[in-house]
Amino acid sequence: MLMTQTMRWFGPNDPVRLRDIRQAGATGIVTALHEVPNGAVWERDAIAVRKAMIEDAGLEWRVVESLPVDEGIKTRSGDWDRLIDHYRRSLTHLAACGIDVVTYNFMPLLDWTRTDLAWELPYGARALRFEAVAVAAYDMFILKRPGAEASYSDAMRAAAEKRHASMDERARIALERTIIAGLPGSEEGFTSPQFLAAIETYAGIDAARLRDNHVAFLEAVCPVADDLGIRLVVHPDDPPFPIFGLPRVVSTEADVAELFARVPNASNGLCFCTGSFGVRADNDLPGMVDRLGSRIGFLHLRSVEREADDAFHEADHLGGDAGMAAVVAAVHRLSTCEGRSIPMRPDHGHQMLDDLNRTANPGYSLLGRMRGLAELRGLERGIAHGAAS
Ligand code: CS2
Ligand code: MN
Repeated sequence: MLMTQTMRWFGPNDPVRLRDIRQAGATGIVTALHEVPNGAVWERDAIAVRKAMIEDAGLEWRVVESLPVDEGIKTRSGDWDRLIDHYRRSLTHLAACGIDVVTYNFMPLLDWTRTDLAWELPYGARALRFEAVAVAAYDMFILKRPGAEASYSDAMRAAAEKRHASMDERARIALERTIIAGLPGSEEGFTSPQFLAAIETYAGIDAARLRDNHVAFLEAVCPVADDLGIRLVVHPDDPPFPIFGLPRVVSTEADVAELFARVPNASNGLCFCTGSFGVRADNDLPGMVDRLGSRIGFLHLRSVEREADDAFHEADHLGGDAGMAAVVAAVHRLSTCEGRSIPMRPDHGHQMLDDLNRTANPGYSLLGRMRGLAELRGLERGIAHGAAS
């Protein structure tokens, strides 16, 4: 059983068109009603219209990414009951339209975070990169978060001070935007004053409390998802460690194992993102596929190359530190054993070739993702052939 090949599409405003995605060889689309504000209900008609648009292009809306979890649910405050009711109604409407894999994340305030969106690789393509020292420089000297110093080691503080001093005003503004303005698919973006105020709403919420809030969310929505036949898959933290003093609790195998132990419902699943988990050398990616197996409902396949000082950049899909061949071999064993085709997407790609002169959502230009998809497709075919012969 081979994976179902999908690509992410950001809706009618995405400069990458559905027919481009079809030419890249994907059969499925991963998308969301990005125009619906966080916390509001996804109405059935709106879902049906978007679905028809995708089907008219000869593709299938295979996975929702993401049905956002409002901050009020993550902090368990304010309108929790109403927000949960909305989430359940959105799930009901999605199921009525035949969509049965729904991605979400439980990262406080920021979704995925990078510090450079156009880092030049030796052969001229551009990659997304994360540098902890740049985050520290922003945090302590631009955002000026109260108590920020306590988040960093002496060496990191010194390096961040030096980095900040080396930047001119334009570079500082660019860094601020890159970190907090919101990357594609992020549900919210901030200015620095807004971000400081938002961080305040997490006062008193440590990792244990955030975990409890995550469990409370799942306990409230999983029974409904079970009945609807929906698999709710959590996307891991990216990067998989706390930033800005905010806790992150979906970063390791132990984190997700605890989540499945505490909420055993069948609908409680995982979006296995190799690029996110793979930032940590202590996450054994193929082993996680073997052990988390049936919980995995969606695959994000990409690789990162770890650098010194908690930095990393997005590598070629088959390069870097992910060990993609072993991951795809593990996925092949899983899908063969369960007789299930798991949807996958090449999660991000380099900006390369003609795309260097085109605007697209960072990480989501077409050619780099098409290259990634082609390589992953070939890798899987090779593994399947080897296993069968
Ligand atoms: C990102 C995220 O790395 C990624 O997959 O594109 O925006 C991701 O889609 C969300 O965190 C999932 O909820
Ligand atoms: Mn991902």
